[in-house]
Amino acid sequence: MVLLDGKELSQQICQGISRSVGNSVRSGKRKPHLVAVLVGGNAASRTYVSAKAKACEAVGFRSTVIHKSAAIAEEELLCVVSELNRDEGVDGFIVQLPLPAHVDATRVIQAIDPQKDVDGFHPTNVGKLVLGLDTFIPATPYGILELIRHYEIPTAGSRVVVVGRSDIVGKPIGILMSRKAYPGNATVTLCHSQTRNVGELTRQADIVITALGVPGFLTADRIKAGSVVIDVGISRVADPSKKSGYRLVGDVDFEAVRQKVSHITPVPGGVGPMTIAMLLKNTLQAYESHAAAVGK
Ligand code: BQF
Repeated sequence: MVLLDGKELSQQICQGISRSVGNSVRSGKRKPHLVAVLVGGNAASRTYVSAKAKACEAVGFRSTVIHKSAAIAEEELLCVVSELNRDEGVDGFIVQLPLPAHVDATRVIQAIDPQKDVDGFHPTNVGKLVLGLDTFIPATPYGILELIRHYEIPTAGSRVVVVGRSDIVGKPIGILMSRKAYPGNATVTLCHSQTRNVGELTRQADIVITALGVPGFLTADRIKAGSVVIDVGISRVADPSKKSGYRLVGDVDFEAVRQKVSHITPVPGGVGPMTIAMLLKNTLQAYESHAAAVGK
């Protein structure tokens, strides 16, 4: 069994980004600048945003966190987005999800300039992804592709079963794995809450990608021997032995499933760190095309 080590690969990717930033800055350009907008912020969102800011500093980016109250009016948040769109000193920005229930997240995402939409959530960028055009690939699916590529997992003609149909993970990874390219050319089945007998489908899969947030969902009896398992689920479970008071667990019954697979991602240290690295990669991409546009 090979562990798909996202921690290690994300560090390699960040080293490459750091080198590239160093070259740009030495040639007289300003640093790439990523802004994260955090609204309210449950504990998890705060952790994610600070992990992203910390990663920015580590590769030599400038980063700014704009923290707004959970009670912010939708119109005010739209103003924040509009200012970031106009700010020449900002290459890319994200609005950390989820947003409070009184804010229409779709409307906020649609207000983002697609060229600064480093999460790749704007409908223009989603459309480009579907059509196979150049765009920002959403960070989590992008991280999964890079893990598959790095570990040279064959995908052409393989059966990929995705469990979870979110706009952020399930839908885009399904589209990407069916693209006419590597990693891709797979036959994709997208499962969700109305799917009958998910286990019957996952048992036929060469690659299973779970993105549910249901600890222990994927049990060993639901996979084929020798398959590849990619666990996108991140749940916090109470653990008094940790100083944080919790630990992260995925959707996979890891101890049992690892005995049966050819490759598997751990949680933590699998897809999660890759998500951060690919957000930085997208920001570098935005910076490089932005620099070309404004002639910095
Ligand atoms: C790790 C996220 C659900 C909903 C919104 C490293 C992260 C997580 C785990 C991280 C996630 C999950 C992020 C590990 C960002 C991934 O070591 O395993 C990093 O920070 N993530 C997010 O921004 O929004 C989410 C999951």
